[in-house]
Amino acid sequence: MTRARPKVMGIVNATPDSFSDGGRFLAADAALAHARRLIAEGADILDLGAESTRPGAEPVPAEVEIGRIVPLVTALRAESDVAISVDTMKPEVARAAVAAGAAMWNDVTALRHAPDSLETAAVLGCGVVLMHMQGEPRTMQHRPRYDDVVGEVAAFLAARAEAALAAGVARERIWLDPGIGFGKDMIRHNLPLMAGLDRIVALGFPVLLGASRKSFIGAVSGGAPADRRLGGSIAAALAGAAAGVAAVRVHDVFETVQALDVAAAIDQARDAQSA
Ligand code: HH2
Repeated sequence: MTRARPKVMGIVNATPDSFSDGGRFLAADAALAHARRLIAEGADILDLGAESTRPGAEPVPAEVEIGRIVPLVTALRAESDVAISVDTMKPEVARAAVAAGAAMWNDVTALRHAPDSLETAAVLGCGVVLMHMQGEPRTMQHRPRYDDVVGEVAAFLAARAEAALAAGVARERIWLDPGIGFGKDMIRHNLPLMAGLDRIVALGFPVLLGASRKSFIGAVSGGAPADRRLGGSIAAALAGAAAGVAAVRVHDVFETVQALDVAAAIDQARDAQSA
């Protein structure tokens, strides 16, 4: 049976490379131009982030995150009806982004970062992505350990969904994400998780998969650097589609949309043959 292909969430990084004021203006322009390009390439959702979660990245104060995200949401809202998600762990940033028109809060801490995260998500009434991470960004890659990675990630996500429901978040607003690369050994944990995505999907919530350009792709492809992982990223998106994920979070929107559309068209042709 054919099902809808996953939605494509395009990644927009609103983090300036330079700390000079000029650099900040240029970064804001570059982020808006990039967002426009991803919309033209077929993104269903844009995920705007202003704080990197990479190990060793500098923390960004909430006011700075808001200053980078809100003008971008406002500008995009004025010209497009693309769904906008904000990638932040801070409730005050989510509040400001939703007030400006964002429809989704993507939280890599699954609403555990601040005491009022759960309540804020309930009050905002936006979609919310609950992602699995072992440990915290600074230290998560120091010897991550699991006895049964798929079972433990699924149990964690089920518990966070329960916590969100108990706090008053509507069931249909909750998304789950296995958190590829977050407190996971490149090969020993990420590959079994990719292979076990159907068990996360079986929890009954829409699943978001973020595998684009992640290090496990480099690890299985002879150490390819991040900008040479497109083929592996597409393979991961197709594996997600086959497992029934609802959306994939990607850097390369055009190529991913094309791959997912072709896979869906082949599925349809197969159904027609067996009908
Ligand atoms: N991955 C990154 C950031 N946010 N959010 C969700 N829900 N799922 C993810 O897998 C996810 C995420 C980190 O990706 P990275 O490659 O470090 O940076 P980016 O993808 O923002 O360029």
